[in-house]
Amino acid sequence: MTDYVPPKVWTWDTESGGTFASINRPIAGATHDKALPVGKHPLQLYSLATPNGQKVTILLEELLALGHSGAEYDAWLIKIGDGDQFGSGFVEVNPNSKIPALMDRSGPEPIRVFESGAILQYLAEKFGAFFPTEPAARAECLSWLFWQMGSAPYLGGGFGHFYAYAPSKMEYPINRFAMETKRQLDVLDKRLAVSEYIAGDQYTIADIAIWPWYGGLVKGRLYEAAEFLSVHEYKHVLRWADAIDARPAVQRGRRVNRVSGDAQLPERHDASDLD
Ligand SMILES: N[C@@H](CCC(=O)N[C@@H](CS)C(=O)NCC(=O)O)C(=O)O
Repeated sequence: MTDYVPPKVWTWDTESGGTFASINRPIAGATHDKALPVGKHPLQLYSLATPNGQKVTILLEELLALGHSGAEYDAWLIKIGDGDQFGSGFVEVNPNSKIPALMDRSGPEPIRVFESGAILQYLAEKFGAFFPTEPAARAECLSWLFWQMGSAPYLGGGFGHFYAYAPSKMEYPINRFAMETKRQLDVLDKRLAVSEYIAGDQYTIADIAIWPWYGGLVKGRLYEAAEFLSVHEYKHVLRWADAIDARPAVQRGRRVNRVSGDAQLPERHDASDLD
């Protein structure tokens, strides 16, 4: 391993290589003018079927399955590899230039919501579903929801980045983030040993937030890392992941804005698009 000596002041003058080098920049804001399309439904989602994107489409499909027709939505594709997240219209919905981003056009003025955890909480409150009302259960649900928002960057931005996307395999960051990822899986495993779902005996937005990441990991869908991380050790996480995987709304939500692998569905504008 060659040691890197940081200069006194960091400057953005080198291509770092790796999968995301061409899209990541140290500057916020729009790079080009581009209005976002608006469809016919109350909710307009601008997203991609990454784990963060799937959280929202799974919740929307679950709400529709419960009969909340106000959760009808258009899901527009944001190609982050092409820089769509830096278009002026997208930046107006999410100044942080990351999917998912939601516009609620059901009221007199459109309401923007960004950050997947905020979108889940907003929708769960709006429809009064998948979010317990009893204070202790609600606190548990929020605690796990925020746990996910704080933990997933170690899994995705840390472990996934260095294990799967960095231009070369480096032992130090892979070790560090593999250890943290396994610790997080053990946190979930111990919780799910004593609780059917993450926040208790009800399926909530905490499950919907955590499943695409940690459920995906133990199901071997992320970073081709199932063997490396010995995911078979986390039996309770696997039991929970399989139970959620079997839900029809989850199977529908996972497909929306998918542009690789099987059963692709780049955009969703009608329930029948998924049938
Ligand atoms: N904390 C954010 C993270 C969103 C995020 O990282 N989105 C990624 C895709 S999963 C993205 O849009 N990346 C584009 C980029 O980094 O330019 C959330 O949960 O909504």
